[in-house]
Parts: sequence; C-alpha cells; structure tokens
Amino acid sequence: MLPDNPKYIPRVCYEIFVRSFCDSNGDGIGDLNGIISKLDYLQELGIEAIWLTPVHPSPSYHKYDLTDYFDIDPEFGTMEDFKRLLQKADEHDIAVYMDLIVNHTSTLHPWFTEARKSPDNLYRNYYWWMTAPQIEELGIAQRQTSDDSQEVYPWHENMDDPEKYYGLFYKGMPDLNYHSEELKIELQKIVRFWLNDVGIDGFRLDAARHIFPEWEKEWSLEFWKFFSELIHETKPGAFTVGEVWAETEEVAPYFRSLNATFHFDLSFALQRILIQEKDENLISKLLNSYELFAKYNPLFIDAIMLTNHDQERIGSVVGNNTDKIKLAASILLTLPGQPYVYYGEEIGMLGTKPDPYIREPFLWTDQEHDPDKTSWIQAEFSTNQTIKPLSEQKNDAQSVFNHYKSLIKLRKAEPAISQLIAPNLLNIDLDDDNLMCYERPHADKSILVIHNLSRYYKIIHLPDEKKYFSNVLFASHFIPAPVSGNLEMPAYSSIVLSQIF
Ligand SMILES: [Ca+2]
Ligand SMILES: [Ca+2]
Repeated sequence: MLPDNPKYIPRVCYEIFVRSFCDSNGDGIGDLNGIISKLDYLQELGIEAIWLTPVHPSPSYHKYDLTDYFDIDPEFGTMEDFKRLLQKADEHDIAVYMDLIVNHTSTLHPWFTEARKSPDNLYRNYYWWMTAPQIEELGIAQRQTSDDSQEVYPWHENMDDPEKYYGLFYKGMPDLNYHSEELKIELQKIVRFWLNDVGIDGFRLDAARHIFPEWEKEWSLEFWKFFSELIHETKPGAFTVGEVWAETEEVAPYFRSLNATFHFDLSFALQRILIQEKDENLISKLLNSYELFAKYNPLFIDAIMLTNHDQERIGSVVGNNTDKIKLAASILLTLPGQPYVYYGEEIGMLGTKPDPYIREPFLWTDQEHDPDKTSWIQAEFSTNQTIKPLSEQKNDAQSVFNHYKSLIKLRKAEPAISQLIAPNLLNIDLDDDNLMCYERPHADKSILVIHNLSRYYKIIHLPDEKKYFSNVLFASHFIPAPVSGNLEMPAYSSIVLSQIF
C-alpha cells in the first residue's frame, strides 16, 4: 500500500537542531520555549514546517540515543511545552515533524538494561545478540564504513555475556530487532501516542535504511510497509520523510512506503558543482532519479537540502564566499521538491566536523550576552567575528538572510517553482559548463532559471525558442532584463525569468 497523500504538503521546511537554536531560560541550552519564541521569525522567513532533531530523554547532547519514547528531555522542556509548541506552530501555519528513531535506543533505555541481564530476559529479543562463533560463521564481524556510520566492528561486548550485541552506529546505540512481535506492539504505541494523543504532523525517520542489519537488508523495506500501514490506521495523511542515506537507486524503493526521502546524491552533487564551479549534467541526473522514484510511487516527494546536521555546513563548503552561499540557496530554492533549510544556513553560518561544530549556536544579535543565544558549546566557526548576526542582516537588503527570504517568497508565489508532485523540470543547454539553466514548465506561467556557477562574467544567448523569457522575477545581483535573448550575468549570479504577459 502506498502512503496516504498528505492533506497539505509544506512547501519550504526548516531543520532545527534543538540544543543550538534558542534558549528561553538562561541555562545556555536551546529548548522548546525558545523555538516558540522564534515562530514569528520562522514565519517571516516563509517556513511552513519544522523538523525538530530528537527531543526525548537521552544522555547525549544530540539525543539520537534515547532512553524514553514517551517523554521530553528536561533539558528541552516539558510535555506541556511541547504541546504548546504544536498549538503555537499551528497558529503560525507551521507543521511540526518529530525525529523518530526506531533503529536503536540508548544502552540506558530500560529495554536494554533488561535485555543485557541474561539471554532469557523477556526483553532480550528486542535487540540483536550472537556469540562470537555465530558472528564468524556469518562473516559479519566487520563492516565497510558508510557515509552514515564509521563503525567497523558493530558487535559489542556485554560484560561477561557469551553473546555480543549489535550496534551499527556505536556501542552506546544498540540496534532494535523488529523480528520481535512485542517490539512491534511497542512501536504501535509510540506512533499512536505522538500522532494522536500529542498531535504532531509527521515524522522524520532516522536511519531508515538500517532498520534491519546489512545481512538482512531486504527486511528494512518490509518494515516500512508495516510502518506505512500503521500510519494509515493511526492518522492518514501524517507526513513521513525518511533518512535513506544512500545512492538514488537504493533510495527509490523506500517511496513505496514513505511520502518523502532526503536526496543525499543531490546534496553532494550541489556541493561539487559549487566547489568546481561547473555543472555536471545535474538536471539530467535529477530527471533520471524522478523517473526511478515514480516507478515506486507517482506521488513521491523529493526532500532536498544543501546539507543537514550530519554534513559540513554549506558556508564552509564554499569557503565562506557570500556570493557562493547565495548561489547555493538560489539553486536549492528554484529546483523541484520540498527544500529543508538547515538552521543557520539562512544567515550563512559556517562549520566543519567534528559534529558539534556543524551544530553551533544560532547568532540572533550582536549582543555579547544575548539571552536567546545558546552557549552549550564555544563556537569555533560561526562567531560574531565571522558571521553577521540575524539582527544586522535583517536591515541589509543584500544580506544572505534577505536573499533566502526573497527566494522563499518567490517560490511560494510561483506555482511553477513550488510544484511538489510530479516535478516539472526541463534541461536547457546553454553549451557552457559554467552555466546551469532549467525551465520549470507550467500551464499558467512557466519559469526559466539561469545560474552562473563561475567566477567569470558571462554573456548569455538564450535559444530562440526561449527568448520570450524576458521578465525578471528575481536576480541575485543587478542584472538587466534580457534584450532579444541576450543577458549579462556577473560571477555567481542567478536570475529567474518569466514571460511578459
Ligand atoms: Ca534552555
Ligand atoms: Ca538496525
């Protein structure tokens, strides 16, 4: 069964790393009331849905290793705060998607503290256990690292237990085993609780391709079928967006059961294009991926992003070049799909790994002791010396913030750009690798987009059959309207054109 078509699909989304976004109570840690206080800001930016990184009780700063599926970590607030966030977000026409981690728990989750006690414990089969000879026989003692896990030895010792447990990401995150019918019943309770009792709008699904381990990979797709049916029974139209961190071919089958999946291949392609300042047939590759996705689900939604909380920030990828930071946004926000802006991208925040430094405090103002600013970590990359805070950018028409805001406004105003189902996209070849040009055809009003990816000044000659695109809807720099199809474009500039009616 295909997932239910959501009743309303947000056109521009925003990922919030909760700990770093906004602090409401002076402890230096971002929290739910902090997010509530910034809903006006998010609405001004044009955001229609927020994805919150995990909010459940957890011993870590990132909280991807949870100890309780039914509560809120006290560092972030209370269940009452969470419900108020949902209500206030709704008043701002912003949907809320919660990160749901079904692949693993913390070793401190009561299921695991029970399971590790003995092989005949009632919770033992919630996790994966094997003896060393069994692991050897299956040849699964070691694995190749992947973009989403650096773990080479996924089997971990449990004190003097003859069996080891499986933890794909690291020893503090034991993988759950959905061969257990009891565990599936627990999952049903979790999903019903958050969708119906609490009332969230959807889930971002963590580590979706790893639900079953590598030697039983085919079961992961079965699991999501079960999950999709569970959503259908619980709250039809609740939104699901999966983290399937893999190549497009491997991602596509997940559309059978999920509304959307994140497009990692596109994210890395965009980064390469920006670094190399050259196109690599991106539009043709995208069209191929759409064809593949549609085979599994004609209503597929391509969840697109420049980067997320697991990737180096786009500002650093492009060497903190403001023009290229804007160019990245111009491409993302004019391509088909459902864009996810990673918090801070809209002010050009920087950061490279290790992970905490791609998750630094949002810079709201230039006050040294801004009460909204989180301080759980000393920022190395995004400081008042390197980044203009939001308060300054708001008053600067040329700022990265106003660039994002204008593009999001344009996207929402133009159905050709924001069309989500059945992506409308045509490659226009301008015969120059430094340029990228595409059309977003639409019955009422088609749009033509051109980017100069390079440091060179370019004069562009539109093909004869596209010369009627002469009305400038948006330009990143001052770009005169094309005269008989000829157009001047400075370095790293973008222009969005329509017909003159
Ligand atoms: Ca706080
Ligand atoms: Ca797993």
